[in-house]
Amino acid sequence: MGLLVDRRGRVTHVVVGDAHRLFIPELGRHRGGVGRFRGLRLIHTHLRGEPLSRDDLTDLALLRLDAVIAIQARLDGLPGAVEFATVRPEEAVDESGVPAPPWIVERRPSVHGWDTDFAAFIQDLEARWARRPALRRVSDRERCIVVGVTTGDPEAGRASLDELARLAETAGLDVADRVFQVRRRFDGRYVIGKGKLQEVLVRAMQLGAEVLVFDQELAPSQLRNIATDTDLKVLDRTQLILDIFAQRARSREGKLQVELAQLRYRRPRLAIMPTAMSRLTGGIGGRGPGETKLEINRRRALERQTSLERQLRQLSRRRSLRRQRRRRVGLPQVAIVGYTNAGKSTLLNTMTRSAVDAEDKLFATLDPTSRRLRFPEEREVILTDTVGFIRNLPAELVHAFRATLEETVEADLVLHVLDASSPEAEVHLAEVDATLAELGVADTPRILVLNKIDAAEPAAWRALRERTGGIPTSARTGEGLDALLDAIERRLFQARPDAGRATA
Ligand SMILES: Nc1nc2c(ncn2[C@@H]2O[C@H](COP(=O)(O)OP(=O)(O)OP(=O)(O)O)[C@@H](O)[C@H]2O)c(=O)[nH]1
Ligand SMILES: [Mg+2]
Repeated sequence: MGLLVDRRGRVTHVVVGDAHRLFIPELGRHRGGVGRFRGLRLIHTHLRGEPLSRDDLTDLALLRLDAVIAIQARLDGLPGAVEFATVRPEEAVDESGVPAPPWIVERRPSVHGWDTDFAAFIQDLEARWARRPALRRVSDRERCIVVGVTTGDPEAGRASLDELARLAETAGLDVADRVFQVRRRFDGRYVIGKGKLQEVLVRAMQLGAEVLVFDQELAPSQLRNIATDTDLKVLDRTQLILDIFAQRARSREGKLQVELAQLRYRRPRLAIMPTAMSRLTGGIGGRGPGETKLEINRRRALERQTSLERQLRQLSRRRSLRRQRRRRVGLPQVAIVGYTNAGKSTLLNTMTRSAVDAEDKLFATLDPTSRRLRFPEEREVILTDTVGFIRNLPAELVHAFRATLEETVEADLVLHVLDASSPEAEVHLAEVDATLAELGVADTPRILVLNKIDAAEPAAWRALRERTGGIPTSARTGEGLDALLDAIERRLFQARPDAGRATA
């Protein structure tokens, strides 16, 4: 038997289970803010003298109960000992420095001698929650916990999670904590295990985090389950990247492409979200070029998608005409590609003495920018800076940005810029190669640029050069750029001595 009791001592639900467990009814969404309780405590019986179970403690957190109380039934049918659990308001460690469990459990030998004044107790607990230092905000950015789970190499999983944390910061979130789990297989309901999710929720309550960001792409049903059961805003890697793109898009084409990608991502998810879950579709702080339009219902979403696709086809035709014109003038096209933050824009700036936006941010560049680069003997090439790649680049984005990526597809030469100072350089290299192959540019002549050698360990970039034959440079100090220009000249002009002449 179980009773749900509110703060005034009124019984709101009577639940009858079997010998093993109770099924608590749907309690509806809880109204309080983050860290607040639902104002209900669960008092139930344990028939075999067993202590509070993992399920009890999971309910405590997931249902945001004030407390879970188990009364053990004695053999003679009378109530015996009591166990009592609440969610711990602050992080704590035991004497040996081991983190304490996120709940507090107390035990009394009998219900009868138990004289705790629950009203005073819960008031005190609420006060402790309110005093948590973690809740004193340093900024008005939303706080998040980034969550990674892998069935493969833990090290790769952690590196991916680090990158996710950077993406979250880039998107305007404060990363309050990271949670990582290695599993044999993904959980169908929550991706991570249920116990782990409960741990994440308690951490979120303790740290005042309102958003969970998952490194895995979540199936629509997983997204819904996690959001419903934790009452937190839930994002996955794809949504985060889409959100960043939405914040960054400047050109008309860029905005249309992002909106299309968002629609493609959200349409199957809209279909199964209860309307109350509309905040799932809001992104971070509800920004982005397409936000107001995304409020529209599913049928309109499909119409919008068709219209976006048409507009983008037109823009793509115009872009291709522009390319043809450039081609007729006879200037070779060089595309700069690479992992995000590798230094592509900085390289374009240094080589052409321009001032394209280059920042220590992921995805600083969305719109391709072209500049002329002069070589001796009156020869010129067109150098184009492009959007960066990242691991697990959402398919929706690749599709939506196809027009932009065509700049790369039709280039005469591809400069692949790699951040040689990154510990993840090898991963980035492989990831970009794979994306280029997907785009069908595997056969375009390519020069690998090992950038940021000013910041890299000499042994590390030399090993990379040995293995790949790349050209070491620093777009920041200008080191190695002469060798790079030589290489470009050789690749483009040796075969076609007349290419790039203004008179050609
Ligand atoms: N130390 C060092 N930093 C560099 C070098 N080249 C670029 N950076 C820095 O790396 C950061 C990213 O540079 P960007 O040129 O914006 O990189 P990007 O590849 O265009 O990045 P996205 O457009 O965001 O994909 C900036 O803070 C640059 O100042 C370099 O050679 N050495
Ligand atoms: Mg850039």
